[in-house]
Amino acid sequence: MTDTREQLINLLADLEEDEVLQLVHQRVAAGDDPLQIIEDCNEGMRLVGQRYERGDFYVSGLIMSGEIFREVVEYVQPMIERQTNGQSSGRVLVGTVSGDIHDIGKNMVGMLLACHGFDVIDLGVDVPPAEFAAKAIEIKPDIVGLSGLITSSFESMRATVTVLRAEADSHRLAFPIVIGGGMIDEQVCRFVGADYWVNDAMSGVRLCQRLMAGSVPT
Ligand code: B12
Repeated sequence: MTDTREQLINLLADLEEDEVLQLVHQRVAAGDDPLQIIEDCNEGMRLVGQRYERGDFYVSGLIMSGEIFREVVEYVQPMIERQTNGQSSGRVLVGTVSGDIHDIGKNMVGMLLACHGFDVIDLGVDVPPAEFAAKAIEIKPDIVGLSGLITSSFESMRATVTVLRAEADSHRLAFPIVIGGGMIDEQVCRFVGADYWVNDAMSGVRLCQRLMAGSVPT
């Protein structure tokens, strides 16, 4: 890995906002791939998560890292859009399910998807099943992504999947449902009745790309 890549990962993990932005500007000016810059920042965010788990950071550290990530995305996204000629990779409807207000992870996934050319429609947090369904009928997404971080979200996800499928059936729509969040695993996915699960943002992006390419069974 090059020096500047490692430097960016570590600066983000140290929450050095000004230095991160300065280095991002420098790398862009030097002609670095903006997507690589985003992936390096994502790696820095992963380190922030590990530091939080070890007790080195408080919740404020996680929130701060999300803010730095957002600033980087805001700066490089127009360049990425120019690279892809504004062509959409697909439409993804995302939101945090009813009763849950955690949104740092969902926002990251949304930003990463947008950086990879997806149109992202974000319903926010604490989204009731009926709101997910109504939006899905309105915009006909290619993929629906549900986020949930607390145990009680599993029940909300299950209710959301049930309503989404019923409404999709009656409107002759079909879209895979992906669930994500720190505590999500295969067992939760089965309980919820979703099609796929992930617990990190980049795997979510890769999964959506594979789904759009038709290279995973739907
Ligand atoms: C930050 C935080 C908060 C912040 C949230 C701020 C915000 N704007 O989001 C605040 C302080 C508000 C908060 C509140 C609460 N929290 Co809280 N919180 C956390 C904490 C520390 C970090 C979560 C986080 O943001 N992680 C960083 C992000 C980047 O990771 P992530 O969310 O997992 O997302 C990644 C992947 O999962 C994936 N992903 C996520 N969503 C999706 C969706 C899709 C579609 C895809 C593809 C991928 C994907 O991509 C992301 C990036 O890789 C966790 C502990 C933990 N270690 O997770 C507790 C935690 C989730 N909270 C917890 C609890 C209990 C609460 C409260 C109930 C506390 C209280 N008593 O009031 C309230 C919840 C209120 C509610 N109704 O939702 C518990 C849940 C326990 C449980 N079993 O239910 C946890 C696990 C802490 C703990 N160990 O007890 N919390």
